[in-house]
Amino acid sequence: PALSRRLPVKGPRFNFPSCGEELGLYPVVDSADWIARLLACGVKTIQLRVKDLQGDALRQEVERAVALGREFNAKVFINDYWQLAIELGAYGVHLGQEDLDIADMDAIAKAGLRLGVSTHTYYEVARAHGLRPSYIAIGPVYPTNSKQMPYSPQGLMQLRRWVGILGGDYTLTAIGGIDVKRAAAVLQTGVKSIAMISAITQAENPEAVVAELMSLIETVA
Ligand code: TZP
Ligand code: MG
Repeated sequence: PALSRRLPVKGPRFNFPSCGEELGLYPVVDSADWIARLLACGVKTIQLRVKDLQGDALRQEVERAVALGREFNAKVFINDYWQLAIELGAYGVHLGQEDLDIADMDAIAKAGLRLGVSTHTYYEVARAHGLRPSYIAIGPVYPTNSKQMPYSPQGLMQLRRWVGILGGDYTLTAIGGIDVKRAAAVLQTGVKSIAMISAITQAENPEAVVAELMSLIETVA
């Protein structure tokens, strides 16, 4: 049975909009330049994850990311900066567990932005389910060097379990240590979207990696 019947949620209903179809290849990048470069390759979902800008520089980066999303008809999610995302009319917001403590869910939902939530453990998935976000990110699947990570990798078996439990109710994406070589095995768990940082941003030829991953996801997922 659907998760919603087994795990009913009490409390506020935020009604975050759906993301529509599956998210597919989901690069997570730290600049609008990267967004421009990857949307030009046909990427349709992307996250701006800026950790080192403030003030006007930050605002300009988010503004440009949102504009690029419109120009390329792509889903651009803004990590962390939900207020700027609302103000600038982003497609969606991506929040980690610490952000959930402080972000105004009601304001995000009322502004019509999608919400994606990071989860690393059973508890965090349960907490995310309480919000009924537009998508849930599950990770890390493998060890990762891109984020300080107090959690052990969940592995393919656990990812497969999450797909079974959540897949009927939520759009999912898998993240953490995924590269071209591992992507096929990840997709075999049934997850339809893969999020990645280093496999794309540190690739010698990011365009080639993106093309390979997009065609793999299209054929397998
Ligand atoms: N959340 C869970 S793992 C991760 C984030 C942001 C980092 C993913 O980066 P990479 O380089 O694809 O392992
Ligand atoms: Mg965060």
